Amino acid sequence: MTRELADITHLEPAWDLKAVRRDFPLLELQQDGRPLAYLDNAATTQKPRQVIDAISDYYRRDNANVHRAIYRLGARATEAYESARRTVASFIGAETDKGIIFTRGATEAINLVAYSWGRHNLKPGDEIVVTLMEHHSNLIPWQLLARDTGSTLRHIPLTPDFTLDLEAARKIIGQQTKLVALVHKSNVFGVENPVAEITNMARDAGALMLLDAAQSVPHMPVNVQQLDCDFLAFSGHKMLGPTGVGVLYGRPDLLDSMQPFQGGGEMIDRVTMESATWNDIPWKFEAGTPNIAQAVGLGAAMDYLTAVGMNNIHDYLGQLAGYTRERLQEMDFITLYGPPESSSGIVTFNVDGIHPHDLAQFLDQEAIAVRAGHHCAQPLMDCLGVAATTRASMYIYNTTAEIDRLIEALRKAHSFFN
Ligand code: C6P
Repeated sequence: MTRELADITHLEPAWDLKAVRRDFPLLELQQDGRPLAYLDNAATTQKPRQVIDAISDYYRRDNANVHRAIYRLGARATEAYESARRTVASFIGAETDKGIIFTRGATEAINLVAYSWGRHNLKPGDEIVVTLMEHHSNLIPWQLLARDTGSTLRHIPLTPDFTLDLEAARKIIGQQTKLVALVHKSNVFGVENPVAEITNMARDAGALMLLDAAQSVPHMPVNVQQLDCDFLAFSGHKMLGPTGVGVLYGRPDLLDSMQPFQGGGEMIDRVTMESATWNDIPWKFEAGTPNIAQAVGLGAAMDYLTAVGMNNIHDYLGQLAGYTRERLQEMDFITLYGPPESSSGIVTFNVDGIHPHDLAQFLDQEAIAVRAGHHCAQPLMDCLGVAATTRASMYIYNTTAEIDRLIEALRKAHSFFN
């Protein structure tokens, strides 16, 4: 395999990298006569034709509303939707598909918990604990919840090497803690947080545990039962699936005890002009016509990733990030951020004397797509002492040749701007 791939990578992915690349129509895109090196996968990944076809086939052959129609087409649509739910349950090791709620994305999944659990269970004196490396999606819903319930939001700080300060966490998580909401893998550093240690602290305190898994489910095997979490949130579009669909996993007994999120069709059992009773989980939390085609697309994305192998993906992205960090360290005008160990295909850096926005624009001229900005993690940027960084994030189709192009372009940018 190495010899066949030598022109695009010197790593040895466990899959046929060239064949995988051919599955992604967008990777054929030329920008100014060059193939686009797409290195913004933590923002969203590209989609293979298997996912595009699953969505388009659904609309061509099975489209109807779900859980309503008595005719056979409706039954096919319902089966396609519910089969996607079973695929998700098995992908994340959930004990039953009753704990899988389709949402618009990770953001909506976290807001659902803040609304349906938080607003009915928190009072002044109670505490919610997050960390300094949260994405805004796992921070703002808790700020709003604390404001509305009179509860208090606290956060676990970082050590000087930018890992979570577990000593501080032990002091912060206590009897008053009702929920710990933790980012599983940081979207800025790519590093995997010590979930087991923090979950033990939460359990000792009798608190619930929510994981923001938007960057972990796409990158590594995730099993909600092994993680022992109460809630887990992620988005489909960061793992080859379409936009507009994500998942909240919730422990079924907990979901059963929670209030609905939104009201409307589908989430009810019996309705009078004065009151209503609720449908069973998970449908109690899926008001209105759901994102059926998107759920079908997410199921196809999970099938694709399962065939590639989540352990293989984890290994390869770790190697690719390691190679990127190594190459960046060759240049004395680059500052790398985050803990030293590479992980998860995410590398964050700055180039001396160049604003990240200017750099990203320069790289775009070289047909390289990276993200520049605060990455929706402004408190973390404050902690790093910068307003913004540049982030290269890789996925299963990226190659070391693309990283080499990035390195060359960074050298060129440095001499151009300085
Ligand atoms: N991070 C990034 O470029 P949504 O927008 O709902 O699909 O995902 C929100 C989200 C939540 N948590 C983490 C850790 C995330 O990384 C994200 C999305 C993207 O880093 C877009 S800002």
